[in-house]
Amino acid sequence: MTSLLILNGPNLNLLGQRQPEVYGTTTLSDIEAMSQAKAASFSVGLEFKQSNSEGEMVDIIHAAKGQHDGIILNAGAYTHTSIALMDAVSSVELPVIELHLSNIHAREEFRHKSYVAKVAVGVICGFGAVGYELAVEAMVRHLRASE
Ligand code: CA2
Repeated sequence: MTSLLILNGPNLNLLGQRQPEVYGTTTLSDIEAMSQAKAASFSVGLEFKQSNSEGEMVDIIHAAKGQHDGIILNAGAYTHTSIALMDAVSSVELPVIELHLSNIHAREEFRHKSYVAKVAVGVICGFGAVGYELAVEAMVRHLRASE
């Protein structure tokens, strides 16, 4: 069975609990439920994880090799800074979709740069929690097209 990993980076565990004016009221647990339902609708498995630690995220990406067929990555602020995450994505040779709740290109200049985008098959941003469902569909279609 095809299996996907959704990996969320720093502070995304606070979704729905702090700054609802910026990030909305949907919690990460709500987003996990939406993502699981979407994956089930395509008969694919899904593991959903979150870490506040860059090194742990690197370890999770390494461990995805052989366990999952594709990774959906909302690396949070590490998107804009982490060559280590970019190298980890390159090393596992799995397709990665970069995902953000907000439209990072409509925000501060420092959020316009993404190291993840350089090694991703595509980027989805600006659609809030719905972006997770869109990313699951995009990854399933990408994997099926390359079968
Ligand atoms: O829009 C996204 O999904 C981001 O990855 C969110 C990151 C931000 O650094 C990226 O530029 C874009 C920040 C996540 C912080 O989440 C919070 C949630 C609630 C309260 C505070 C932070």
